[in-house]
Amino acid sequence: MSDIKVGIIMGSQSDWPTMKEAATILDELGIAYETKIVSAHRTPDRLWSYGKTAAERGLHVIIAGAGGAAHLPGMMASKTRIPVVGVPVQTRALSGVDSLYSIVQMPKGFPVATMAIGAAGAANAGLMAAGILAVSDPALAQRLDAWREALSASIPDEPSDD
Ligand code: RP5
Repeated sequence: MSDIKVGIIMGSQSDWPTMKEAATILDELGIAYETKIVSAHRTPDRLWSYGKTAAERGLHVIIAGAGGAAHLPGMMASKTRIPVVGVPVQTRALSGVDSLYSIVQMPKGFPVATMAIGAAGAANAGLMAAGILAVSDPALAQRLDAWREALSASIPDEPSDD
């Protein structure tokens, strides 16, 4: 079994600039991951086989980003018990509200942990995946605690004009 525990999947190459934010967080925390373009509409067979094999390949978390009619995260959640973290990609036409609504309102039984729209959501998806893995990985838990402390320490006490 591979030591890759996180899959970052996205509906299109055009989602990568957003989804890269999740990858950057995983890099910072020393978490191995794979990246794939898997589209619910354009490559449904790829979606099916990714979901079908995710558990046996050793994945622990799937981060799925899509925009517009963003069915990828929900369809992936229907195909695997592995936790799916959904990232609504910001669209030009409807600013990502379409993506958010497509991802967040799942029927009972098939959850998707839905993040904020866009880059912040993708970064938080990386942190959510890290938090899930850290439950059973004390070394990662320490790295994640340090990452959080460093972020807190970087916030100034007072605003400045600079
Ligand atoms: C979705 O359609 C993708 O997730 C992407 O956000 C959106 C637009 O895709 P492209 O037309 O840019 O390939 O499936």
